[in-house]
Amino acid sequence: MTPVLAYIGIGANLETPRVRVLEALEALAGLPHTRLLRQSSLYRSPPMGPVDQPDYINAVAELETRLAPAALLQALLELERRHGRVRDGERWGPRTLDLDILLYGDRIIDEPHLTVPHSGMQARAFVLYPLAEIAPDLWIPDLGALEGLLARCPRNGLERLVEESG
Ligand code: A4P
Ligand code: MG
Repeated sequence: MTPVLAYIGIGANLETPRVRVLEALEALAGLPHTRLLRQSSLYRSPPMGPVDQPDYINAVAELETRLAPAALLQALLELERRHGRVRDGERWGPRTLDLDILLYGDRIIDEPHLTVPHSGMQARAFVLYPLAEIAPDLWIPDLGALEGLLARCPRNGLERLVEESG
């Protein structure tokens, strides 16, 4: 199989979320048949959904992978488990780590357990701004130019974090 560029959305808002996101980036770099090509800065934003939860830290990673979509999803779910995510069933509730396949090449996938492009990404500042940082010229299947989506998406309090060591 020829490698495909896939974009992964990373989010966390519990238990030192910054560290969770950095660990997730390292873990993504270690996936089989996969290379981490680029990573965005870290971003902080107020929670979308229930507001009685901490701010989120988000980032986006660009992978080159030979994993098929289903295998990539399984690998991400496994990483979420390993990094301690507790699923209590609350939609949009707090989480230690959330990994979403935003894009998988130019594929459109509509299966019971996998929707790509990720549903709702066109309206989420915490996805679009980090994505634009690493792939500004992206064309998104069904949705069009990333640039156009950005122009219609207010930042909603999204803040890029300045790099700090340690
Ligand atoms: N699934 C389907 N398509 C995909 C895909 N493209 N990538 C299925 C990953 N998973 C996909 O996921 C449930 C199932 O979705 C998976 O088992 C997989 O088969 P989940 O993450 O447990 O679902 P959820 O989180 O309860 O709901 P949802 O709608 O996926 O949540 P989101 O969209 O992930 O949003 N606010 C800020 N500021 N930043 C955030 O990152 N994140 C969320 C969660 C809420 N508010 C936020 C943020
Ligand atoms: Mg998710």
